[in-house]
Amino acid sequence: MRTQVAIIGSGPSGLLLGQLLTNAGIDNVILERVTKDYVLGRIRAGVLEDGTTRMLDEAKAGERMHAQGLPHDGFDLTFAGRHHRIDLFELTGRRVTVYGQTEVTRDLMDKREETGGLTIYEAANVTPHDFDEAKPYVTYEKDGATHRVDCDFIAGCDGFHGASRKAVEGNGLDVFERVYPFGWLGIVADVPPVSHELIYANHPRGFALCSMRSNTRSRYYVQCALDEKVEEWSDDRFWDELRRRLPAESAAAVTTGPSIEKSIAPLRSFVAEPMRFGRLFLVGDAAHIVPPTGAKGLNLAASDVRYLFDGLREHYQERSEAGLDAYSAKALARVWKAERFSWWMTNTMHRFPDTGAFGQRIQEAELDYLVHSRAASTSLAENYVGLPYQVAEGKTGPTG
Ligand code: RFL
Ligand code: PHB
Repeated sequence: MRTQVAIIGSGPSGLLLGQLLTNAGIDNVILERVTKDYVLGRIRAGVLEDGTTRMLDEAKAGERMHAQGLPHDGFDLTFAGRHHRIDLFELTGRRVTVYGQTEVTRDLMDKREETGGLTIYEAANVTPHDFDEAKPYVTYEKDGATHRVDCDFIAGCDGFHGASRKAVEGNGLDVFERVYPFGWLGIVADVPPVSHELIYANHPRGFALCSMRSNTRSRYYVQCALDEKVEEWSDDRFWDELRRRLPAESAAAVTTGPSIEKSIAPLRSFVAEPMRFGRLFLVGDAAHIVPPTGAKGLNLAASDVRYLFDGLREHYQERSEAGLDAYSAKALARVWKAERFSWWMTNTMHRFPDTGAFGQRIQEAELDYLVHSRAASTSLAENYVGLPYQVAEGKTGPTG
């Protein structure tokens, strides 16, 4: 089989890139290790920057998001028993949209099907070859046979555990990493959210987050130790712990109910540099991971796709290599700022083994400064709604 762009992975980055390419008349094939249902069963991100929502519009997959997504103009920070609202819209003129990654994935899959894009699911041992040369190709195994896809470019959109980054290890790949000494225990429950906006809670017992997927479905998280087991967390224990970490009036307003999902995710910061190896490009979680505290992972995947798609379009339509040559540096400049923000928010909101009473007071003082200084609140808000994309002169980027 031959295509122009072979995409490894059908998560949000692979699907979004594939759809933009298809809409621009650039042929592409997606190779995915697991089944469609497995991909759709993952519950992950919930907060979309406006740059990400514009990318979904550009992919012509934004209709349901506009109808069902929840626009949020602000969020609450709680610490020392009090609430403080960060008014994103007033501080930045921008807002975020709460719309689950599962729905984003479903919308992009539907659009791909409608526009005739090919996705090969259950492709085992996907391996990129010869990306340092003019004629790269990808091999995979399916139904007992080995298959080959010849292409011009390979987009490694296969997440943190994928094959693309592994293929370039030892090829001048530099890795920067911080593993945090805790995880997030998350649940989904079909109960109305405790508040119509998100609540990020700093508490001496540990961080908690109240989020949602809709007005009837809540998504809650509590910081937990890395060695804890989901089985040790009954729903009752979870609800009790969540309420203990919230100010009294919010705790009293939590509606409890049976969880429909419960899992523990470890927290990590990770960046692999560069993001281009000849004709192979690393995109999204394949190149970088942020702890979820700043809600940046999916949004960074979207900004990588912005830069890579522009580069590929320029290559095919304008015979210019400038965009592809700039991809790694442009993407990494935005990635590192989001890494910094996510690391900072994680440090400020969580209890670390050495936080102690002194560290707790320092966190509370920092948060108190933050919510009472317009400059500091604006810095937080600007990062949360998403830093601007770097677009070429004269072209309109997703942030204006
Ligand atoms: P994905 O979503 O991991 O998709 C990669 C795809 O590649 C496939 N794959 C392979 N295919 C072929 N061959 C192989 N060898 C392969 N290996 C893997 C996988 O099956 C999969 O389908 O990466 P992508 O597309 O780069 O998207 C990144 C996002 O999924 C991720 O950054 C976010 O989910 C992170 N994240 C959040 N991001 C936000 O922007 N806002 C949030 O509010 C937010 N909350 C979260 C999160 C992630 C979480 N977890 C569980 C990690 C909350 C949580 C709890
Ligand atoms: C979520 O709704 O899953 C969510 C929201 C905000 C975050 C992380 C996760 O910072």
